[in-house]
Amino acid sequence: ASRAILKSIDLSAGYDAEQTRLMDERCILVDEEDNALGAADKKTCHLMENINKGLLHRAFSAFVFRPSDGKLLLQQRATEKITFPDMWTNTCCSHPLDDFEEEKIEKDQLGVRVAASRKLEHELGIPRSQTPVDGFQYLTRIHYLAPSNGLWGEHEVDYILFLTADVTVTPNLNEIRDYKYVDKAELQAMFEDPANSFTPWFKLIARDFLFGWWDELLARKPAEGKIYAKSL
Ligand code: DMA
Ligand code: MN
Repeated sequence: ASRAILKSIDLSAGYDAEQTRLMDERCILVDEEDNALGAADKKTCHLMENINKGLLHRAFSAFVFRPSDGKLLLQQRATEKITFPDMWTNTCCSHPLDDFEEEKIEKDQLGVRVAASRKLEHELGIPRSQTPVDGFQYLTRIHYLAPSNGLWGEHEVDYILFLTADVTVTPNLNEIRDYKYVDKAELQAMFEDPANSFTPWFKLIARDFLFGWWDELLARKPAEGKIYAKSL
């Protein structure tokens, strides 16, 4: 059997045109210690066929908190999303891209910070002036794998970034269906309501990290990250 990377899935039928276009973005490939190895398009990176052969890429998960009451801004992914549609999740997730020189800079996690600011604007319409790159607090990195639906999945070294800031949200409806601010009790109630579905990485991060970090949020200083291996 061929070990060639599978790129032949036909994306022309049944998927949203804009989300299909975004599958041409080039993600940064990494090894399990987050050393950059090169690049591959987003489609290639998110096919389980390739993930099962070990293909791994760099990503970020941003959590934006409102300064006045410490509530976390959640989003519900649009139905148009090819992976994990309609699920509630943290404020914004995506990938630093090989397409942009700045997003490849590893010093002080600059690349993922720039990508987070770029995608908070793209998905939630938050002006970049409200998400300065040095405003993000870097918590840790997690090595994470989860299947989505059918052919698709995630396999990432995911940088967790917190930002406490007042932001103006103007949703990009091709990316998000809805958004809301929640405190810990409101998030716990959402998790307990079977009508809601959540991305697997958000459930994992909430369970292992978020609830513990939330209270310490304003006092906590950036910590040097470690990679954790988790299988769901
Ligand atoms: C991918 O998120 C990143 C993580 C941490 C799961 P995403 O599917 O929202 O990215 P994009 O919107 O760029 O496809
Ligand atoms: Mn990904």
